[in-house]
Amino acid sequence: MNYVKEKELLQQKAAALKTRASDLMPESSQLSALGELLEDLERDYYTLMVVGEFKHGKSTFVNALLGQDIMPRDVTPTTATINAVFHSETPGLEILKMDGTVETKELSVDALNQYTASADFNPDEIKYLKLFLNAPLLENRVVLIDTPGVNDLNQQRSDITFQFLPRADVIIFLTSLDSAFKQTEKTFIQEFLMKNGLENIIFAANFMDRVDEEELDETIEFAESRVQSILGGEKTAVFPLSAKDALDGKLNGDEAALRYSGFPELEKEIVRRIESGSRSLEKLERFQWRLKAIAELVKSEIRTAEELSSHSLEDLESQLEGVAKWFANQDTWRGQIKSYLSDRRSEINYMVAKSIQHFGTNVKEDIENRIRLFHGADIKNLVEAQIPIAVKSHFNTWANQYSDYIHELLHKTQAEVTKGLIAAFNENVTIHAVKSNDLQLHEPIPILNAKSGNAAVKAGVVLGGVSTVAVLLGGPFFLPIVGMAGLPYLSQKLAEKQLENIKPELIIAANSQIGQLITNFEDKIVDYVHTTINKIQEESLEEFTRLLRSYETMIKREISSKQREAATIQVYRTKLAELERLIESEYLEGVSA
Ligand SMILES: Nc1nc2c(ncn2[C@@H]2O[C@H](COP(=O)(O)OP(=O)(O)O)[C@@H](O)[C@H]2O)c(=O)[nH]1
Ligand SMILES: [Mg+2]
Repeated sequence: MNYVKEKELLQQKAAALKTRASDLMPESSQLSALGELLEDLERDYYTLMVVGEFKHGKSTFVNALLGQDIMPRDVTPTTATINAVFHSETPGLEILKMDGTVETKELSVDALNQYTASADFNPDEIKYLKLFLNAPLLENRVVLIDTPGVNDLNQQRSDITFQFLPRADVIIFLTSLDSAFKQTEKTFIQEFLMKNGLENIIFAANFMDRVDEEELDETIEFAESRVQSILGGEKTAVFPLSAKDALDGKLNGDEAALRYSGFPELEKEIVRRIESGSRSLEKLERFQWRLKAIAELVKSEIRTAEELSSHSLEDLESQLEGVAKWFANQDTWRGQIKSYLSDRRSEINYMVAKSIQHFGTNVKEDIENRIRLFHGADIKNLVEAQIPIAVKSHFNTWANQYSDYIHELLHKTQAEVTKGLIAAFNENVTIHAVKSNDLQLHEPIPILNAKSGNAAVKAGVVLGGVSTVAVLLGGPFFLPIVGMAGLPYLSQKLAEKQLENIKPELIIAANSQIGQLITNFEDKIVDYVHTTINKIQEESLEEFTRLLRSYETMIKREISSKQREAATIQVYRTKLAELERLIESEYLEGVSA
C-alpha cells in the first residue's frame, strides 16, 4: 500500500463529493463533516522531533538531516524556540506569535539567529518558528522539529519543548556518547516521554568522533544498557553518531566522512519509522471509514430530497411539524441513549473486572512460584529484572488478548447507537409521517432492533487504533515493580538471613505490588471505556442533531419552492382568467356572430 497515493485518492474523492453535494444540497449536514475530513487529510503531517539536552548537537543533526546548514549551531547562541521545518519549493520563514499574528521573513541563518538564546527577543511572545525548505526528507508531509534543550536553565525554553512533545510521531533523543543517558536524561525519558505514552523513540549518541576507536564498542554497549534499564527491561539500539562529521560530509560531498559518521544507519531507521509508523493502513482505514460514513449519509439525504419533492405541500408541512416534535422530545431520546450507553458501559466494565480478577490471580501465582523455585544467588536480578519482565509479559498477553475485544464491543456500541438513531429518524419521520397525518413518535427509539440504516461504518470515527488498550500499558506503568529493588530492607535482610527466609516476605511484597498494578490497570481500562463511551454519546447526538437540522432545512426549502410553484401557478391562472374575461368582454360581447 502506498499511503501517500491512497490518501491523495481519498482527498480527491472527498473534495469531489463536497463540490457536488454542495451544488445540489447546500443545506446538507455532511458538508461540514466533509470539510473536517479534508482538513484532517490535508494536515496529515508526520512529525519528527529532535530532543535532548542543550549543546548535544541537535541543531547540527537537524542540519545534517536537511542537508543544509540552516539552524544556528554556534558555540554561543543556542536554540531558544521550537523550529519546525516544513517542505516547500520556495524557502521562507514564519514567526508565529502568541497573540495569533504571523510575521513573514526571508529564511536565512541570520534571520534565525535573532531567535537564539543570546539574541534580544522576548520568548514569551513567540509560539514557534515555521521554516520552509526544500529537502527530500520532508516530502510526503514530514515535519522536522528542532527544539531548545530539555534541561535548559531557562525554564521557559524547556517548557516550550514540553508543550510540543505530544505532537511528535517519532522522537529522536540525542545524548552524548561520553556521558550517555545520565540521571537528568533518565528522568526526562521516564517522566516526560514514557509517562505521556511517547514511546516511539530513536536513541542516538552524538560526539562519536570524540571517543577512542578501541573504546567505541564498549561505550555503545554501555549506552544501550543504560537505555535498557531506563525503559525497564527492553533491549533498544543506540545509534552512535557524529552530527558534525555527518553535516560536514553532506555539505562537502565527502562520502567517507558521511559513512563513518554513523548518520546513514540513523537516517535509515528514521525513514523506516516514517514509512511504517502512524501512516499505516490503520490510519488510512480510519480516513476511509469516515468518507464512507459521510457518503452513506449524503446518500440518505439525497433519497430524502427525492422523497420530499414528490410530496404535497400539506404533507411537507406536517413533516416539518414532525421534526419540530423530535426536537421538542430531545430530552427523551437523549435520555434513552444515555441509559442505553450506560448499560453497555456496565457490561463492558463487568467483563473487564472479571477477566482482570482472574488474570491477577494467575500473575500472583506465577510470580509466587518463581520466587519459591528460585535457587540462584542473584536475588537482585530476580527482583530487578526477572519479576518485572515476567509481570510485564503477563500484562502484554492480557492486552493482546482483550484489547481487540474491548475495542470491538465499543465499536459495536457506537454502530448500534448511530444505526438506531438513523433508523428511528427514517422510519418515524420520513416514511411513516407522510402516511399518517398524525405524527406520533414511535417510542422508544429502537436502538437494538433497528434493521435499516447503514451507519455501522460511522463507528470508526470515534475510536482510535486497534491497540488502544495496549497503549494503556505504556509509560510508567511498571515502575512500582522495578521500584521494589529499591526496598532497602531486602539487601539488609539478605545479608542477615538465608535466601529461604526472605522468600515469604518477598512473596508478600510482590503480591501487594501486583495487587496495586492490577488495580491501576483496571482503573485505566474503566477510565478508557468511560471516556470512549462519552465520546460516542456526544458524537452520535451531535451527528443526529445535525441530521435533523439539515432535514428541517430541506423540508423548509421544499415547502417554499412548492409555495413558489403554487404562487406561480396562481399567477398563471389569474392571468389566464383575466385573458378569458377580456376575451369575453372585449372580443365577444356585442359582436354579433
Ligand atoms: N566534535 C563534535 N562536535 C559537535 C558534534 N555535533 C555538534 N557539535 C558541536 O557542538 C556544539 C553544539 O551543537 P548544536 O547543534 O548547537 O547543539 P544543540 O544545542 O543540541 O542544538 C556546536 O559547536 C557543534 O558544532 C559532533 O558530532 N562532534
Ligand atoms: Mg540547537
